[in-house]
Amino acid sequence: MFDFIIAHGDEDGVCAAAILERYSPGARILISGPRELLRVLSSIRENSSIAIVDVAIPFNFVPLQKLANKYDVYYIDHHPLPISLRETELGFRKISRDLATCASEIAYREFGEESSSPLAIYGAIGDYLDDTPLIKKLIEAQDRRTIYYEAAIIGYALSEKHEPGFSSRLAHLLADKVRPGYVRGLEELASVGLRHEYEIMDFVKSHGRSFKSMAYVENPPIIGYAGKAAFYVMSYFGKSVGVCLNKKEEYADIVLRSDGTVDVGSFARSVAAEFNCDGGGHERAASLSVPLHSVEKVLEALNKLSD
Ligand SMILES: [Mn+2]
Repeated sequence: MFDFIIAHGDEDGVCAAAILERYSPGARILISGPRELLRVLSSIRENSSIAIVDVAIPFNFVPLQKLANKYDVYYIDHHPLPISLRETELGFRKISRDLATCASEIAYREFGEESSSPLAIYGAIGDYLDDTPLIKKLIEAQDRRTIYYEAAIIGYALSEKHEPGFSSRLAHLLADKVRPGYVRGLEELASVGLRHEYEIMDFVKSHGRSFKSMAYVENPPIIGYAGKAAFYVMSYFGKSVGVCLNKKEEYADIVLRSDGTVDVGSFARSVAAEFNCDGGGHERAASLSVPLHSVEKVLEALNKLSD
């Protein structure tokens, strides 16, 4: 049983958290990304039993390692580790990692009751990992239109309202067996999200630029859609890699999507190691946060990589 569940705030994280809360009724759900993990973990009383799910290990992992032994942590995840870190060095009591599935699928396999199968499916669809043998089998027992519609409204609502409080409330409602269609306001939020996505599609057509084998778009007008912008700019210009750049005061957030021919996750991890900054992800979806003065260099390297 877990006292706390620390989960990512996206669809996979929310659904994995809901599966784990069903296993540990009364556990508190805290939402965190890799960057906030240290702060969130250190806010918890020592010796607590904690599940960390769908949260990648940050590039600067040493403070986390030092904190880990003060808690009883079960780490459930599907993100590659930072370069130079081995799983056994994490300091967590138990680890279930599988890079080929989503975190919700791992949580379902380890802790899920049978009735949690829709949650595993939603999480898998959210992370585009719905073609694994187990998820395919679970989908067979469902009406496909219904399960994909439910997954879509959860996913769009979370893109539209990416607030930790919203993610944790939604996880709690799903754990409580409230069906997505009964979550008040969810469909309305999702339809706003869908229209925002259409705006992003149009924006990348007029503002995107294409290079040799990479397409690029900067500062899309709506926040929360950087991944979609990177995907649509890649697909619109027919390139192998799509980039969405968001410049902030000192740093730029770079979100990457790939058609599968270039491993943007390993690119992000090596850039993170080189520039001592946050970065990581999967083969087809990754992100980076680099100092403003290094942006050009990183984009150049990326353009060469996708030759
Ligand atoms: Mn995930």
